[in-house]
Amino acid sequence: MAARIQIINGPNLNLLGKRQPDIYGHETLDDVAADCTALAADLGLDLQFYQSNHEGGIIDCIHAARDTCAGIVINPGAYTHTSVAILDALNTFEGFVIECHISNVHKRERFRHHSYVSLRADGVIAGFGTEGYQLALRRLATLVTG
Ligand code: CA2
Repeated sequence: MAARIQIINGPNLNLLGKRQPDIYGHETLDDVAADCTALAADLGLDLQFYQSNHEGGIIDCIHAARDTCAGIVINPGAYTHTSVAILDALNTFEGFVIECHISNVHKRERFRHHSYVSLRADGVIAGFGTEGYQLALRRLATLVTG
């Protein structure tokens, strides 16, 4: 059976491709979901895609993944830099976790340099644009097939 992967996007990422293209590019979140769904089929992965502007929604999604998913790709948006609660939820998940940022957070304001999620992530991608989600999926495919 295909390993199931959950992609999670946090606050404001529903606006992808509609604002600040200089930072986040021109692809919409629907474009990202379509690209990732096509790649997942090639990699033999079963993909679920979720976005929420609410911390609790993201935490509920991580909890649901505990029993069903082998891996998570998460772009927690600004919660990356603030949310101990999302870190705690990820610490209850036993599969692989890849943290993905569209922009290079290390080239930006100092407050974006720290990530709570990185304390749990098995890998971190930043600054590869929306292509980063596909790189994360490729890495998960390697990890879950051992
Ligand atoms: O680079 C990333 O992917 C971020 O996770 C994006 C977050 C930011 O707070 C992190 O520091 C880095 C912000 C997401 C906002 O997304 C937008 C997309 C398009 C237009 C406006 C906001």
